[in-house]
Amino acid sequence: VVKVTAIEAIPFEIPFRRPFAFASGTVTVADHVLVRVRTDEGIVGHAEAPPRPYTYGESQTSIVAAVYDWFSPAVTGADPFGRERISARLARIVGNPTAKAAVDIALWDVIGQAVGQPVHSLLGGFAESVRVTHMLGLGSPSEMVDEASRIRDTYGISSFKVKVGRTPFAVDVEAVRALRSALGDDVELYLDANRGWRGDDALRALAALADAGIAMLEEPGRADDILTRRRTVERSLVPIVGDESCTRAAEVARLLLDRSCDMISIKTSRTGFTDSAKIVGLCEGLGVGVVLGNQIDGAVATLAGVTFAAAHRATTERPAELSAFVDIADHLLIEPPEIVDGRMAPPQQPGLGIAIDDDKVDHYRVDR
Ligand code: MUC
Ligand code: MG
Repeated sequence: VVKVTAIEAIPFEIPFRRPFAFASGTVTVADHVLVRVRTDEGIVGHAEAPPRPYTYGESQTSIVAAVYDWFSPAVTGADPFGRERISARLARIVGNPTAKAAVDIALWDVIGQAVGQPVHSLLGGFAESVRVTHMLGLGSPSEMVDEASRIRDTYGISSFKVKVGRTPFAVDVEAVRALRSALGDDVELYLDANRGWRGDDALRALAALADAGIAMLEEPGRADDILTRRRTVERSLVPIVGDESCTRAAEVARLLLDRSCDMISIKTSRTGFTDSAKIVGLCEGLGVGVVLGNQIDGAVATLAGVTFAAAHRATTERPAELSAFVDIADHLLIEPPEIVDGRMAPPQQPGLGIAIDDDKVDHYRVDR
């Protein structure tokens, strides 16, 4: 049996090409954490944790501390194949979803390498590639149109998640209209308000966009405004997607049973592979659609995302959010993930195919 000997957490910083803005925050630098699981057989597993304080209350520093203080001691000596046992040990500490997810994913990388199989095959091996959708940050209508056109022309991407959630909502309506008229009817557009709108603004914005062909709306407003949220779900003709309001399987169940969303965003960067697979099963059982979401993942986390997306039928039914890394100026890999004709293929190498460029880690790490 392979045994975990240590888990390292390496904080690094890579600038964004341009700031990425959304209703609950703005990122200008990928201040993420590279998590590295070492084993007695010499196999090394990797994953990337992108802290999102405004969503989970984690920071780069807190993720590093959570790994060294809690999760490395909890997992050292464990057999990486004992995923349920390891999950139970991680779950003794509440919160810290991004740190836990990275530990889980790095352990799957070890498992794949130990059995000589790509993890997408171990998880389900459904598709050879997945369609990619791109997140468009907040900007003026012309900035958003220029960015979408550039992404479409460069990567062949024809689905966009448009950030909205500004006040007054007319600013967003104008941007979405501009995108629709510039990109034409063949492009898919859906919206993410990141909890920004208030009261019935979401319903009003959707009414103003009734002829704009909007596929879905994520996190319309404050999730804690329970009755408002239910009214939005009840009255909207567009499916409402739960993202940061339901980041664990139990919350997903609660919101769906409450009729507080119609679909679920699954992010491997917050529920790893082990718990993300449970959410896929829960949603399938309830006949609820899922979206493979993105936590503004860097290139390493993107390899995890595409692995999970390609492994399951449910996550291939819609385009997966796998292109956020193109806004980051560099990456820690020898080769970055590739998007061709709007699609991305999961790595075929054993494990997650994460080939780290050690010189880049030395260059971008901020702990020495
Ligand atoms: C999204 O879907 O909300 C923004 C913040 C975060 O945690 O993820 C992104 C995208
Ligand atoms: Mg979202």
